[in-house]
Amino acid sequence: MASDISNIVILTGAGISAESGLATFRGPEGLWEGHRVEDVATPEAFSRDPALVQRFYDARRANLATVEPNAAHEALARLDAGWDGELLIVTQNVDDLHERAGANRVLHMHGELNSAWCLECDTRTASPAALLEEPSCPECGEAALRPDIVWFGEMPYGMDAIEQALMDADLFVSIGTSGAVYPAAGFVQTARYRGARTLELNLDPSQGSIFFDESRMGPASELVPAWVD
Ligand code: BJW
Repeated sequence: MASDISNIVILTGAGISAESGLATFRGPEGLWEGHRVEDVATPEAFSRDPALVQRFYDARRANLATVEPNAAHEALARLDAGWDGELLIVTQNVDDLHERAGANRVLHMHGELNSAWCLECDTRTASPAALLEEPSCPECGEAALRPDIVWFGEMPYGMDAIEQALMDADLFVSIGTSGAVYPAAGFVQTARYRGARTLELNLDPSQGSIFFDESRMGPASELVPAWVD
């Protein structure tokens, strides 16, 4: 790492968890595990057919329990543990693989699979059971739990902290994301405008590839350890 770098922001997306066995979102047919995005990842879809949406996330949560962090998550955890300057891993992922690898400075801007949100009393419950069968809030008892996931049209979490970190960043690194979804897709431009060096590590060039000073193409499990170590 260059000696003039002190503050690092790392943006991760579904590609970093692909080699752990979690599917990415945008396949050749634009389908998410057999579902259309608008049927499962919008507040309107949840109002229309809550059981379908709860089933979709219950299945994802169960699948998450069967996979492990890979070499890319582990490399970022090593970097986090050893980096004396500011560092923030902003993940779009709703899995917990960064944390299970040992990273501490993680912000889940699109929510977390292992969290449920009560629409009645606003409480967050960690590690919910299957929400389809047990949608009652342990705090207020109302059947008003929804997945604690940021759906299309909703405000991502932690935007103030993210904006501040981007303002202060000397280096912005994007890993395993297609750059198709805003506001995350715009972070590279904010960081670059503020003078940060920008690096992309991805299997294919992302939609915002032209905004990066450097792009390295390949699997995250190889590129990330090579960059970190
Ligand atoms: C590998 C690999 C390997 C594979 N190694 N790499 C028109 C214009 C602009 C914006 C909008 C617009 N219309 C609507 C909007 C806003 C909308 C949006 O961006 N829509 C776009 C579709 C256009 N955004 C929103 O609604 C957001 N909220 C919002 O904007 O609020 C207003 C606001 C905010 C802030 C300031 C001011 C106003 C909310 C977005 C919520 C996204 N939620 C989802 C679902 C979450 C949960 C879930 O079900 O899991 O989040 S959508 C989905 O996409 C998920 C992801 O986090 C997100 C990004 O996907 P990601 O991670 O990039 O995955 P893929 O599959 O797309 O790409 C994987 C990449 O990995 C690929 O490039 C592969 O090559 C690579 N790869 N294997 C390395 N082994």
